[in-house]
This record gives sequence, structure tokens and C-alpha cells, in this order.
Amino acid sequence: MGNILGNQQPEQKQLSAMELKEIRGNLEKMIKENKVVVFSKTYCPYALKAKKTLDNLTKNYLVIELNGHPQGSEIQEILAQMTGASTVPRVFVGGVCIGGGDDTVRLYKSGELEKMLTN
Ligand SMILES: N[C@@H](CCC(=O)N[C@@H](CS)C(=O)NCC(=O)O)C(=O)O
Repeated sequence: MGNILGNQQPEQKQLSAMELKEIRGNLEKMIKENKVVVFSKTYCPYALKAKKTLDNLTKNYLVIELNGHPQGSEIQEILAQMTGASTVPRVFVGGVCIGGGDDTVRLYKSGELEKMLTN
């Protein structure tokens, strides 16, 4: 049962600007240190498509599932600022955002994704 506002989410603490800056710094570090990072949600078909596409080329990539992550909504908001899109997945290769699920499939089909991974 939800509360009177119909909100079934547990109360979320509002993070300070400093905490958000720290999260952003950690994300940037993670993206820099890992060749491929996928910010995903477990139930998202576009994220599944991105992960399955990557599986054809490498098993060596980092997946952050934002649903269930304690800072998932803040991370999604920061990723929106960084990449211009607030949807998941957000896929990073070589430190650059290549887009979402559709973009990942398009780059795979054109052979570009494989090139990016071998560079
Ligand atoms: N065309 C996009 C579609 C992505 C999309 O619509 N993702 C949904 C989840 S399946 C989303 O992010 N919805 C907003 C949200 O979850 O906050 C792609 O290929 O990545």
C-alpha cells in the first residue's frame, strides 16, 4: 500500500550539491577507467538490446543497473547532464557516450562498434 500521496517509493534523502559533485566525479572516473560502461535498468528492453549486442564483441564491460541502486535517480540525472539524454541505457565506449540501445545496435551493424572496441 502506498501512503496518502500514492507514492510507494521509500523516502529519498535530498543530496547536497557537494554529494552530487562527488557522484559525478566517481562516474567520470569509472567511465575513464573502463573501456565500456553501460548504465542500465534491469527491466529495460533497450538496455537488454545494448548488452546483448555488446556480448557479441566482448564480455568485458561494466554494467551499472540504476534501478535498485541507492543513487540511481541522481546518477540518471547526472548522465542526462553529461550526455543530453535522460533515458537508459547510456553506453560509454572509450570514455565517450555512444548513445542508447538503438545507437549501440546501429554502430554494431555498421562495424563501427567493433572498431571502437579494438582502438
Ligand atoms: N531509443 C532509446 C529508448 C530508451 C528508453 O526509452 N528507455 C526507457 C526505459 S526502457 C527510459 O529510459 N525511460 C525513462 C526512465 O526509465 O527514466 C534507446 O534506444 O536507448
